[in-house]
Amino acid sequence: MKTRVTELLGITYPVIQGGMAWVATHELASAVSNAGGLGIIGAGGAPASWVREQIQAAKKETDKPFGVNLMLMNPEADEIAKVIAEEKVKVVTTGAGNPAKYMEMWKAAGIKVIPVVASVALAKLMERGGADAVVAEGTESGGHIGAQTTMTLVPQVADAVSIPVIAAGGIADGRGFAAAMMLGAEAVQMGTRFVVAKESTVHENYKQKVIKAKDIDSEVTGMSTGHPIRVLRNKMTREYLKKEKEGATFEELEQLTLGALRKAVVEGDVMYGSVMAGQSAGLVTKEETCAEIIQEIMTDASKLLK
Ligand code: TUI
Repeated sequence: MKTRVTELLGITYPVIQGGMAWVATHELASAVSNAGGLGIIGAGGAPASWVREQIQAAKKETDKPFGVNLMLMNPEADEIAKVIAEEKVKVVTTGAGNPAKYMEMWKAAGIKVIPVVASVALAKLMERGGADAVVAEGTESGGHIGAQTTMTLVPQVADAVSIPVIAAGGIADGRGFAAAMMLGAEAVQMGTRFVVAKESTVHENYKQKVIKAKDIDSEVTGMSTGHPIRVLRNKMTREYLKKEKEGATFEELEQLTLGALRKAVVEGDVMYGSVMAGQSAGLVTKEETCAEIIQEIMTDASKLLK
């Protein structure tokens, strides 16, 4: 299936893997790229040296294009932005902020820049700043989220910009893919479905928690702190939401979440850790290889789109 996104990135299928902190390592990214999609290494909150090692490992595992996601709240964001340019990564996506200050350096290095946006205003600003495409991410997503739904955001962004739009948030199968195309997207980005991929190195407990999740099993913590994060419900979210309702301070709430994602992904503590996942977790029911995931989605979507 050819779209402006497959042409822009030199990939076979218009399927991009979300650059999830702690989850999107070189193993997952190279597997998605080798399966014909675009794999992405998630810098998350990691140091620049780790990001460089991940990029170099992925280069050994695939000769296909792959990307890096720069989470803009990372304290080493400036250094990571430079590493991305030095290593001449093909594609960069950004999240949780405005990447304008890095745009010139990345464009000069020949890197395709795809900011993740949660509003029409930021999408327009990014297009004016030279972005090659945008990911329009709805509130159905896991992790750090905006407020608009995918259903309403994607067509409004598609109307507002002329660069290609990639839909994200709530998409986990061929039906979601086909729907995204109908809304004006030219590719999809999926996170939650790839969390449980065979090549994903997250702890087995994390995978099982996503696989067992039903439609209503996610919660949003941090509404009051200005950092809303969608996670699967557990002991930590119950305690967090209770404290948040009681008007706990930012510091108190931070105490509960500090290092919580690592705790869940690496240690497998899915009771007190932060199990970030999107509302599509209810659609994710089994562990498969990245190639199986992409093939199934493309087969089902092609039938529907015909
Ligand atoms: O970035 C994401 N999702 C993420 S990042 C992340 S790592 C993290 N871990 C612990 C605490 C906080 C973060 C987990 N999930 N998605 C892309 C995304 N970006 N969604 C929404 C936005 C966004 C929000 C506000 C982009 C820009 C923005 O404001 C722009 C501005 O003007 O500052």
